[in-house]
Amino acid sequence: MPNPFSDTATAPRRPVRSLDMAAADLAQGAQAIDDLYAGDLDVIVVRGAFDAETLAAAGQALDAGPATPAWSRPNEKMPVEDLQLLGTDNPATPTYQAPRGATLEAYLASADQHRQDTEAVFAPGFNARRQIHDLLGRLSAGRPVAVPEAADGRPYVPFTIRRLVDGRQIGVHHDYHYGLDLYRELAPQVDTRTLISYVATLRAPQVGGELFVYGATSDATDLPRLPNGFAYDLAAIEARYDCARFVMAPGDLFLLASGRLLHRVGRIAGPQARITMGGFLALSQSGERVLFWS
Ligand SMILES: O=C(O)CCC(=O)C(=O)O
Repeated sequence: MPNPFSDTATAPRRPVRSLDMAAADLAQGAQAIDDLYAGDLDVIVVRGAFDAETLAAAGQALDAGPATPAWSRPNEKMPVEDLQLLGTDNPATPTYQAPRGATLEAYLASADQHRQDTEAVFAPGFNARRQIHDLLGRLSAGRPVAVPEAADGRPYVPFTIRRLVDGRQIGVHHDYHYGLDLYRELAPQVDTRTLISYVATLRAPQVGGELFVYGATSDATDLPRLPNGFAYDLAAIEARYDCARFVMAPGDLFLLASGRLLHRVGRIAGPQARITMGGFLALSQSGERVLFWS
């Protein structure tokens, strides 16, 4: 029986291209977003991008148990992927609750409703939205950075907080989401060559929670899939493509060309949750600004 992957055994693998730097060297990353767009880099890690103690304290409090704020659970139907979210009930991605994503209206309404939930988790004086804004600005080659607004003036969600507890993971996927309804106003305003994820760690689990990135691009027409034709075949992807693994600590940030490359988050084991804050960003269509949302 022919092996559909046999011809790839000797083909050169596309490497995952990454840069791992300390926040003190941030000047080296001034072109980060351009480098991610150009494909010169796929992942940029900034160690200590945010104050580690402040983020770790927020992460610890959020992990404390049921007394924490109301998490939304858009993937509850698929227990292993049951990501918990603060900041919206309707994230700007497909979910098991809404496989084609929410409508733009539902997304904006949920953003309005949950606007305070994410800021309230940090110590007074730490404005997470402002901190993200300023940090992204230092990676944007001097471009202004902004959260987009809908045509009716309502802002998008700047970031969400995500919690993965024992036994949960984020399965292999890419984030080229511009075709979803909730991108119908945003997609025409941005440079859709790719979409970039930004993720900062508040709490690291004892086991799992690493970011795995594969040299498999979302535009490839022959990505290995399971017989259901829907989910990717992780074992075949791991056999066929280069893989890079990134372990993050509180305060660390990564930027990933998630619209281009398949990636996943390893399954968490143990009592300590993985808690992050993050979202997406893109260059504006003219290339003059950077927009970020979640
Ligand atoms: O939580 C993470 O580290 C990655 C989230 C993710 O899959 C994404 O932003 O595309």
